[in-house]
Amino acid sequence: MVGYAFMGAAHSQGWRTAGHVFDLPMRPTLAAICGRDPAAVRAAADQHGWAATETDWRALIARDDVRVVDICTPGDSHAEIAIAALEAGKHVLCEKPLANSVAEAEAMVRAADAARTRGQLAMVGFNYRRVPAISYARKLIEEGRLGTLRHVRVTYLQDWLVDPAFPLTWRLKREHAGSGALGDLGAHIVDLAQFLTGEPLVGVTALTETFVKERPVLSGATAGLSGTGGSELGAVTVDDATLFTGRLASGALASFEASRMAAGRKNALRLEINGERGSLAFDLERLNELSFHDHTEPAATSGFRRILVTEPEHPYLEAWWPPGHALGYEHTFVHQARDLVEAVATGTDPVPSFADGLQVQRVLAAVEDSAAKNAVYTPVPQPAHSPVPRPSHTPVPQPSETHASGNRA
Ligand code: SOE
Repeated sequence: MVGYAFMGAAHSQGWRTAGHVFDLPMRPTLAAICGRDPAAVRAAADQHGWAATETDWRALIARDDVRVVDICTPGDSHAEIAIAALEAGKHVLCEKPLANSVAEAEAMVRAADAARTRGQLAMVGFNYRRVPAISYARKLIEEGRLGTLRHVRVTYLQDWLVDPAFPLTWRLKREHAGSGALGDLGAHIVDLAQFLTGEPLVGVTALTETFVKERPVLSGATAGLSGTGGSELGAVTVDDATLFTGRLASGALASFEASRMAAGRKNALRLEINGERGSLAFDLERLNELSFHDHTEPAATSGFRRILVTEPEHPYLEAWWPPGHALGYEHTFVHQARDLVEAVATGTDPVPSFADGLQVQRVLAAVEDSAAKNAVYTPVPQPAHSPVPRPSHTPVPQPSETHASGNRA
């Protein structure tokens, strides 16, 4: 692993746990963790259970006891480390967003494609795909339970930047983070919209804003999520919030909100998908639940019902507790580790791939392009070879008479 802050801790937990919960063909071991500060990375190794430490990622990827490199660093180092690790013969898991630019993401995809011919795999860490309720929502949509999709609404709201005294950490500097709420939170909701619908976004219209334009400069401390700055102020060079609408390949419409200024919202990723035959709704702050409305049911008894996604037939649940014993945020990283180990053991392509990460990067770039033109509609370039999937138009049973209300008959 390279990096040992929030994502390093979350991923370490996933690697430690996966082989002890799921019946895996091989059990991951935590061979070495890398960080620039010798004392800090030693402490991280002790805390998170890593057998060895490195202070130079180049030494880490050269180790013979390392088969998978897990990149948990800020986005400005993803491309360099991932490409070098792939060229060194390793499998790679890279945190989201894949990169800080489309050009970097394209170079990573080229390196992953070349490495694939050598049997090496590459995956990007959009962990929310592995919330059981999200995976189950994808299954319901694939089964046609919503019919033709019409409208996707996804928001991801946090509030850790509301206080102007929050210091100028790496996430607030374009050269390290690539963008602000857009790449940090927006990447997740773009990936989820595309994953759940099975369709790419083909164009967007966007607004972004930086509300607090200067923040206290951190003096020497590590640029983490916490810490306090001094009296000197530095410029914030990324967005605090972004709003955008989009069109999916089938013509369905989508709306997105990503903000780190939504006072009172802690990790509020919410989505709703509306189709011809029904709708799904999800809230990450209630992540064991999925709301489902079947519009083909008689109106008198239809409506959103809460599915508690804790049954053994639900995705990933076979390995956990009896029904009703809820899972948490950290389990998404155990599922991510499990799926990558299974892919390595069977030589199958893990998802999301670096190509999926590149598509997200293209959407983020189109959002910034549109916002720079004050919300002019901006197409998202699609690779020529991948025909845009168009869902088959599932015949829709006519809603029962009880659905028609007098004033809409
Ligand atoms: C931002 O605060 C953040 O840590 C994201 O970077 C993560 O991807 C998300 O899972 C939690 O919130």
